[in-house]
Amino acid sequence: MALRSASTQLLGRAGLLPAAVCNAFHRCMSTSDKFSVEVLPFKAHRIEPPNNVVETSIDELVGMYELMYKMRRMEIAADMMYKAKLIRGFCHLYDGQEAVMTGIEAALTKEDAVITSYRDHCQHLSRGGTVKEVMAELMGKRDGASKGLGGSMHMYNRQANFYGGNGIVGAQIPLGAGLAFALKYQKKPNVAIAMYGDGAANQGQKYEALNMAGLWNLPVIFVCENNHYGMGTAEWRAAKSSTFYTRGDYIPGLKVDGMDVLAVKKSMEFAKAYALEHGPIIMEMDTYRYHGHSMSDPGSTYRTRDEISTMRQERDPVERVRKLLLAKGYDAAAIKAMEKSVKKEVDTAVEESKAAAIPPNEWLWRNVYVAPANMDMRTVEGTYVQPTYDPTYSS
Ligand SMILES: Cc1ncc(C[n+]2csc(CCOP(=O)(O)OP(=O)(O)O)c2C)c(N)n1
Ligand SMILES: [Mg+2]
Repeated sequence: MALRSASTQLLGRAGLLPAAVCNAFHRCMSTSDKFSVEVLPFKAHRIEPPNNVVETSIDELVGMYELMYKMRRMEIAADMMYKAKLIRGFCHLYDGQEAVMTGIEAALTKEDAVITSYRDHCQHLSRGGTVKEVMAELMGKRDGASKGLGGSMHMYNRQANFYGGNGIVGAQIPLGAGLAFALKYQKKPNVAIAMYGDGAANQGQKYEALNMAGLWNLPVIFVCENNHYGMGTAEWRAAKSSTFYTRGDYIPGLKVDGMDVLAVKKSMEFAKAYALEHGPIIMEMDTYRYHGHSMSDPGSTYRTRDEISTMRQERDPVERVRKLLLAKGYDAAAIKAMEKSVKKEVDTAVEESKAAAIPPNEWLWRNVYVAPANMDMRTVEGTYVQPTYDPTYSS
C-alpha cells in the first residue's frame, strides 16, 4: 500500500508538490514511476531471505517522509509538554525508531492487526490516527484516542485494527498470537503484527506464544524492535543470545536494518506473504531510541553521548529518506513546504489539546463492571468525590 497522506495530497493539489522530478542530467520522471534502491542484505534463520533490492517511487517516499517527520515532531512536542508538566505519568517516546512502524505500515492494509508495547504513540499515527488524538490523550483530555482515560501507554483504535498500547512488558505477544488466531478462524486474508522489545524477547510468555503460533500455523509476524536496551540494561547484559531473529528455534526469522524504511517495507511484504501461507515468522529490526527509556530516564548513564550522536549522524531514518528524495531530484522547496505544514499541524494539535476539557469524573467508572461501593475518587485538582456509576456510555 503506498503511503500518501491527505495533507500531502492537499499540498500536491495546491501545486506545492512537484508531479515530476528531474535529475542533474535533466532526465525527468513522473513521481509515480517506480525505481529500485539497494538496502543492506537481510540475515536469515531457517528461511531463504528475499533479495535486497526494493521498488519504490517518489510518491511513496514523500508519504513515508511525511509520516516519519510527523512522528518525529510529535514526539519532540511531547517531550516539551512533559517538561512543562502538561503531560504526567509514564511517557515513552519513539523518536529514532520511526522507520520500523512506517515500513511495517507500507506492507500492510488496515485490515491487518497491530498490537504493541507502551511505546505506542507513533503506531496510533501510522494506523490513521491524528496528532491531536495522541496529544490530547497524553494530556488526559477527553478528545484523546482513549478519551483521556488511558494516557501515553494506551492508544487504541479498533476501527483501524490497532489493539494498543500495552503497559505490561511482553503482554502483547500472546495477545498478538490471539489476534492472528481470530483472523485465521474468520478466514480473513490478513496477518497480525505483535511488536515487542529486545528486553521482552527474553520472557517466557513469548515462547509459549511462539509454540502455539507455530503449532497452529497462525498468520502472525513477531516484530522484535531491537533498540539494544531494556530500560537501562544493554541487550548483552540481559540476553544469553542477542541474535533475536534466531531465538524462535523452529520459527524462521529475518534480521533487518530497522533504520531503513525501505528495508523494513521489503522484509514485511515478504513476511506477510510467508505468514499467510505458512505461519509465524520473527523479524528483528535493528533500531535505536534517541530519548531515554521514558521521560524519567535521561538516557545517558548507561550509554555514551557519542553513541547517540553517531547514530543520529550516520543512521537517522528520517534524514535517510530526505537525502534519497533530494538525490532523486525532488525539490528541496517542496520538502520545506511539507515540513512547515507538519509543524503547523503539530502546533495546532498541542494548542487544541491544552484547551480541551478533561473527562467528566463519572467516566472513570465507565469501564468498571460492578458499581464501586462508597469508593472515593481523587480528582486532578486533588479533591475527593464519589461519581455516579454509569456504565451505559449515555454521555
Ligand atoms: C512484566 C513487567 N516487568 C517489568 C516492567 C518494567 N519495564 C517497563 S519497560 C521495561 C523494559 C523493556 O525493554 P524492551 O522490551 O527492550 O522495550 P523498549 O522499552 O526498549 O522499547 C521494563 C523492565 C513492566 N512494565 N512489566
Ligand atoms: Mg529495548
